[in-house]
Amino acid sequence: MNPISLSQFLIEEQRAKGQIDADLRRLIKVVASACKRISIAVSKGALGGVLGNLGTTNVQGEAQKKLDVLSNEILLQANEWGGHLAAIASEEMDDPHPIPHRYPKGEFLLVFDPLDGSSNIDVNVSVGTIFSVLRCPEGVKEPDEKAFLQPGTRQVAAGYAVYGPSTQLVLTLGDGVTVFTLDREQGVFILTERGVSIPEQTSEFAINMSNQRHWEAPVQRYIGELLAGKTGPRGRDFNMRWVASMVADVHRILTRGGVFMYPVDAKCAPKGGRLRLMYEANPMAMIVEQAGGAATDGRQRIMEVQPHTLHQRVPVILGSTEEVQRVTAYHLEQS
Ligand code: AFP
Repeated sequence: MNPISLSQFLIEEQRAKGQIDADLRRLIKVVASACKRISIAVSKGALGGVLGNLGTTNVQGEAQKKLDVLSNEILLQANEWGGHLAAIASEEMDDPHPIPHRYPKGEFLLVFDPLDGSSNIDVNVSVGTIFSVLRCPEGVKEPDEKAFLQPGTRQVAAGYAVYGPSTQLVLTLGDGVTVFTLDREQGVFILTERGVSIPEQTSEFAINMSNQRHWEAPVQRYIGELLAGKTGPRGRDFNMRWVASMVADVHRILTRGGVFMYPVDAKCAPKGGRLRLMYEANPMAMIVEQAGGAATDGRQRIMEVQPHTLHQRVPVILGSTEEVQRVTAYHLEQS
């Protein structure tokens, strides 16, 4: 069978299922080609002169890496002139970026984390780009922050690119999850897996254990049971992995199952959590749910959280359904 490129896949989806319209197809293609450029910049490493801090901070007060800013610019430049977007928002920008008046406007809103896990760049560990696509509310000509504040259930597409040993693009258009792998020689994303499915059960978990003393009781209970292994209430041993790039941790869960947790704890409680709702939690929740998994903030489905600000943070528990349900139940018993 001939390999299917991302472009062919999108045309197929448009024809066969009427699933997507031409503008959404173009939008995804443009995001994917921006990810290719980011992949090239990331893979140059020290030779590209792009490692290290820029000496500035973003709206979250985090030190910006040169590659954070470069990736943001690549995504902005690629997307602003295509005519498919009404506005763009990013982790790296305080406010939404309007489409310049000289370019045509479209009906979609794009929100992204241009380089997630960027503190891993300097140590040559996988990083990624996460994106979410929403529709611009009807009648809104100049979308501001308010236009973006839609729950994750309204996403029309979500995806991420993981820049690891190979570069992969993981995409959902609301009807399953498809994985594409970048053929570096041809510069083309090739479909390598359709209908990704996360196993319901798992014996692997991902959490930053160094925060243990700050966790709330339900998380202490859940992780305590996993750590007790064979001799504890779960009756089996669990393994732990923590890359500290959400993209890489979620990608592992999509590939072989597992549960990923960044719960609210005493340290991040004043901010509401560690991870960002609009461009980390929501797109990952959509992908995980579309792959048969679950995603909650400990109490409710992440995609049903009503956002109040663009850079809002939330607790995140996602992955294999049985584990997500168990830890969510522990939270609900407490409340
Ligand atoms: P950076 O993009 O600042 O490296 O943050 C990455 C991240 O938001 C997410 O990708 C990780 O899951 C999480 O932070 C890692 O957090 P810890 O520093 O607590 O390990």
